Amino acid sequence: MRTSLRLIPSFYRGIQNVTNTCAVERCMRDAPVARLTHSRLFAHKVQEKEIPLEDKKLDDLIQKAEASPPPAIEPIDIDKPRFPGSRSEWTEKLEFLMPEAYPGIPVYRVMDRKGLIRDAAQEPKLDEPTLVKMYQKMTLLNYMDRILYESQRQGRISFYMTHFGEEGILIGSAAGLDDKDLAYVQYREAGVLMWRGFTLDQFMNQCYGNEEDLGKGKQMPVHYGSKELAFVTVSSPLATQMPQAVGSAYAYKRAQNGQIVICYFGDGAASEGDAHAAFNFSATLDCPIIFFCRNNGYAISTPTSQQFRGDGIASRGPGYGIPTIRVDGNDTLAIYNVTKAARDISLQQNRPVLIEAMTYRIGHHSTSDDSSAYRSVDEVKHWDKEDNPIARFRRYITQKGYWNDEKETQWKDQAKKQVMQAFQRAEHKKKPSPEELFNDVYDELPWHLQKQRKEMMDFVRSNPEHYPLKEHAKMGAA
Ligand SMILES: Cc1ncc(C[n+]2csc(CCOP(=O)(O)OP(=O)(O)O)c2C)c(N)n1
Ligand SMILES: [Mg+2]
Repeated sequence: MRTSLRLIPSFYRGIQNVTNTCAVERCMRDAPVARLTHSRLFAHKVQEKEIPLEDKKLDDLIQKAEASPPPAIEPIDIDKPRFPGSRSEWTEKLEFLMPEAYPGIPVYRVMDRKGLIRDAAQEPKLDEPTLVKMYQKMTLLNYMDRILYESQRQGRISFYMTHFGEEGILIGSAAGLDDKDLAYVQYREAGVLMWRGFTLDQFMNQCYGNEEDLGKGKQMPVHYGSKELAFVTVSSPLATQMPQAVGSAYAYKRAQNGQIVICYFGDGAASEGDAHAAFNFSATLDCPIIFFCRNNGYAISTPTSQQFRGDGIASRGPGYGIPTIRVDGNDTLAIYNVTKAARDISLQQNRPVLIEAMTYRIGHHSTSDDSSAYRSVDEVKHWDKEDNPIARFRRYITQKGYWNDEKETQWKDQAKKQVMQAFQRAEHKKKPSPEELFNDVYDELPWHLQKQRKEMMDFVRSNPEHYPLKEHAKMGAA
């Protein structure tokens, strides 16, 4: 080999250009036949021309090449592509992968629209109290939504977002997790928090931004958060939660604390660049995270048909090397099963899992939206009446004998009372003290903010006609 390198000037120049020794090795490994041919060529050229070996660099190159011998040569009858990371076979068919040629990714379900179990082996073995609790949380969320939506319409709170049609996704997935798993959410996931025990008072306090709101009125309504319940505060800019969730999952992997991270996001948020960064980092860093996409058909007024040309969000998972499943988002039992299974994969194999839950956003995007401008009322009615997760779940628990009309009437009265009482309590609480504006952001308030705080407090006190301090919690002395 050494002699052949020295004596074939054209071959030597070729090697000289290949400064990367890996490439040299690859060349040797992948082309045993070619090497043989070169040796024969060389034998011929030896007689032709002798070149003096005076170049120091040439010796260095040969020494380096010999220091790292080529790996064992595999038999040449195994004819497979050996490109880095390749798992492919060769093909002589000139054929493009046409997305239309593949059938849509199937939608996993456990029960049909009538609430009947399709395959008994798939029915999760949930006991009566758990199933009843799931139903009660779904309906309580629905009822809270109705009251808070209307309260915004009456001008009592500034903004609201409902979860109509997505109750099954939220309660089913929350029930399939461990309550300590860290949840990063978008903004339409209050059901997860409700499942974990956030009280109606806490929801209402946040929406009213009163003195008992955990965020002390710093955020718009529905931007909930609870450290105690492992629920990271909602952040409106779409998809910001996704790379952050991966960072937390990486930390969890290092800590080996037996928990995973779940990251909820919408079909629209999946179009953000941050979604790509999150998927790819989580896969390459082997992070225990569930990406949970709520595909409700719309990103405000943009239907999914205008958002992408691929097969939904699930089709992207395999491209990132992420185990993926698509599920009927209106089938709460199916959601429970896939979340539980995804959690097991994620925790045991330290890797991300992608769930795409198919559903329909029955409500307007938010109180700032009127969806009749871009979709028909009939379309909405269809989903509300024909494929509603609450109705389906009720049929299921009724068939099991765990629920009936009498229980429904009693529960409705009770739920209504609970919601209305919490609503009224929140409305009558004082607003936070204005100085709270400066708290809980910095651990130690910087000097310039201390100065601003004093200026603000002096100004507010000296202009009582504009600042009704009686409605606020007391300001301190600062
Ligand atoms: C970075 C960014 N761009 C745009 C918006 C405005 N915006 C708020 S919600 C939304 C649609 C999101 O749709 P999707 O992710 O499907 O969630 P859904 O509302 O359907 O639950 C948009 C475009 C935003 N909040 N942040
Ligand atoms: Mg959406």
